[in-house]
Amino acid sequence: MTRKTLIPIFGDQLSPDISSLDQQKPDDCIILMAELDEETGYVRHHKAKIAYILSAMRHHARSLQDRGWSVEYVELDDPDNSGSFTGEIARAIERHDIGAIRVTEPGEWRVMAMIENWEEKFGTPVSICPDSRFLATHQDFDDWAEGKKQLRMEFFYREMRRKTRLLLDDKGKPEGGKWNYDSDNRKPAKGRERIPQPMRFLADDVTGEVLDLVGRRFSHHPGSLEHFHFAVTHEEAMRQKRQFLDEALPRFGDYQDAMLAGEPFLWHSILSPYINSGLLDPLDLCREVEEKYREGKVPLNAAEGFIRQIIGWREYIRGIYWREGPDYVERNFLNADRPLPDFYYTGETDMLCLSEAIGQTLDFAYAHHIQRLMITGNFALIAGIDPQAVHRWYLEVYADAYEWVELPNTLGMSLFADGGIIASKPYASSGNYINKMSDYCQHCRYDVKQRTGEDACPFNALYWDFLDRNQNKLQDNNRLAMPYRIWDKMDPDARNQIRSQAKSFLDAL
Ligand code: FAD
Ligand code: DLZ
Ligand code: SF4
Repeated sequence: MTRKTLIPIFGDQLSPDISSLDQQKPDDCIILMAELDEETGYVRHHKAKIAYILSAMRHHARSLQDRGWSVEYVELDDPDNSGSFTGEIARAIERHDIGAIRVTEPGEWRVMAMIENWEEKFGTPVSICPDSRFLATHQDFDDWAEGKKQLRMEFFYREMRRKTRLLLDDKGKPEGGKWNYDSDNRKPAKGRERIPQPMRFLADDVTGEVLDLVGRRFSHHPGSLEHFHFAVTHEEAMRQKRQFLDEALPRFGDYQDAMLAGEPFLWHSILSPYINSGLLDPLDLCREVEEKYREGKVPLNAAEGFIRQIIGWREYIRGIYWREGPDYVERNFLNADRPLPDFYYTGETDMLCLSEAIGQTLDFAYAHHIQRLMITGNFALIAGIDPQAVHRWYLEVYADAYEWVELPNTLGMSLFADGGIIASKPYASSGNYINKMSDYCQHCRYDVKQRTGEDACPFNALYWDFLDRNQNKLQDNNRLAMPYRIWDKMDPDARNQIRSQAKSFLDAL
């Protein structure tokens, strides 16, 4: 009898055609899937995030079995569960005659380090397959980055457009004559009519059991299960995708940066958990978006804007994660060291923009990009919160959060803690930007027009104080020349009032 190949499949590898299964015959392999303390506990994940991943894993295991694969599935409550990937491989090797281990590369350095030990530990050859769900391999990204002074997303994105031929005309030129319609993605939302609401999927028996399990074992984790709404199978994720393409995509472009009180989703896709864990294929999705444009059903700024997020930002962020290495997480360019305020875990603050973004995060394990960047991220940046604490929070609370995608977005794009590898300037703003892009300020107890005084919007003094505190590190940044000129010209008394306003706010945090 031939020895079997053991194929571990992790919780974010739920794609039917994951590369570790490529060219393999079901009779020769054993797939191993495991619910693990190590993975559910390396940060305090939002309850709904754990429930989503475990339920999607259980459904995926069944669908692999239906397709003829032998799947060994270890549940969290199994008394013999060792709690770790390595422990479960060891147990599987005891149960079966295993001649080789084959695995698709993982999504983070932590797990990669673990896998690299397996060959020696188990005396079994281990092959690590590239993750074919991404367009650019690590080598492709390094080749592109080599010798460049600045790694700007825009130029990488154009390469990906050429590679996929998405939204190119017959001559290989960008559709409509421009590569990027970002300037057409910034309308504030006026009316609330016609905002599509995401589909809510009813819990089947499998999800019901998982919800019980998570409620019992993770009651000390943030977030609630009350609004659990996720698709947990490929079919359900496809239905959610179709709804997005028909109902939200046409306005996605215009309102990509808009925010409205009481409206967590607006015209966003809410597809990131499914794309990141494998229920949806990113390139297929982009092709369908392009088709909608070619059929005349969605405008170019929507199709291009969406495709840019996936083949541009998402791929670029992954490239940075692997290129910068496991020490990236320790960067702290601005030496920020303030603890994360408690309200990040309760939503209880008078700052309405923050209470809205955090409240919906705790309810739905979701906030859209501009909320993550310009509300929770911006506040953490200008208040000088420790990047490690902020990183942990984002990794915990969003259903789509895996380190490869969360870390560069948080530490690099949002907190400028990498000193400008991702962002050409810090995404810092006063209340003015929030007021322009949302209706939050209209319902807030603070006055967005005031810089000092009891009713002044805290973002205003914090913004100037941030520039002041970090002047020696930031003043040479050309893109900040204008605000520094304004600050330097400001009356010294006004500057002192701003400093003391910011200080008393920060001291009270
Ligand atoms: P849509 O607005 O509909 O966008 C479409 C898709 O584009 C998303 O589903 C996502 O796959 C992709 N995308 C858009 N922007 C980015 C980006 N900057 N990086 C990578 N992919 C992107 N995204 C995650 O998937 N996981 C995270 O842990 C994560 N953490 C973030 C932390 C911070 C501080 C910031 C500023 C952004 C983070 N993002 C993260 C990116 C982005 O906010 C989410 O992808 C998006 O909000 C998901 O919602 P959606 O599916 O409705 O996106
Ligand atoms: C995020 C997560 C959670 C919460 N639980 C599990 C789990 O129990 N089993 C599993 O295989 N994967 C889980 N995941 C996703 C993994 O953390 C992710 O797949 C690995 O880190 C690989 O990068
Ligand atoms: Fe946020 Fe300031 Fe607007 Fe209130 S006034 S919602 S704190 S930006």
